[in-house]
Amino acid sequence: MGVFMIKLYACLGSGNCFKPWLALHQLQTPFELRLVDVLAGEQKTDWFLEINPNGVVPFMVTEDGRGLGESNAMLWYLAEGTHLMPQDKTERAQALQWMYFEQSKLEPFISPARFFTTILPQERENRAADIENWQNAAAPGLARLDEHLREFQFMVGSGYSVADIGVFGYVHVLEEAGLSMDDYPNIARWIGDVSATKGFRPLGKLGVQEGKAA
Ligand SMILES: N[C@@H](CCC(=O)N[C@@H](CS)C(=O)NCC(=O)O)C(=O)O
Repeated sequence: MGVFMIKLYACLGSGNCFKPWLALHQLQTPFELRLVDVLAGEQKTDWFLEINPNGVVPFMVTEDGRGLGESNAMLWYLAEGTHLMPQDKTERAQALQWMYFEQSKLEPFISPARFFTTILPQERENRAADIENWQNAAAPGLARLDEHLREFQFMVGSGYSVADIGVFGYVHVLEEAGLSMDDYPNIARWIGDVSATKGFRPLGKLGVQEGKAA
C-alpha cells in the first residue's frame, strides 16, 4: 500500500472513464476525482500532458504515485486481490480475452457512433455515413456478445468480475449510439444483472457532487 490516495482523471459521459470509477465505488476504495473537460481540449493542455503525455482520459495515479493509462489496465490494477478478479487461472485469461474484445470489436465503433449521435448531436447529420459504418461494424461483436450471454450470466463462468465492468462501459449505452437493445435480449438481461450488483452506480452519476479542483 502506498502513501497517496488514488487519483482518477476523467471526463463526464465517457464509458472508458466510467469503468475505473465504477470499480473504485464497488470496491469502496477511497479516491479523488479530477474532471478533465475533453470537449474544451483540456486533455491536451500543458498541465495534463505533464501528468499523462498521451493526452487522453481516463488516467489514474496509483497509491505509490505512478501513472496508469487505459481503462481496462486500471480495472486490472484495481481488481487485483479483490472479488472482482476471477480465482481460476483460465477465467483470469478469459476475463482479459473479453476486455481485449471490448477494445477491438466494440468500443472503437460504439464510442464514436455515440459521440456523434448523443454527445455532439449537432454533428449527427454531417457524420451520418460514418455513424452508419460504425453501427454496422459494432453489430457482429454485439451479436457474438449476445450469444455468449445466452449461455453465461456474466462474462466468466464463476460470476461478476472485472471483465463485466470492462465490457459494460460502452455496451450498456449502445442505444445512445443509435443501436437497438431489442436486437440483443441477452445483453439487455445482463445489463440488468450488472446494474443490480453491490455498489453499482450509473454513468450519469460520474462527477456529480464529487468533482474536485486540481
Ligand atoms: N483505450 C483508451 C481510450 C481512451 C480515450 O480515447 N479517451 C477519450 C475519452 S473516452 C479521450 O480522452 N479523448 C480525447 C482525445 O483523444 O483527445 C481507454 O480505454 O482508456
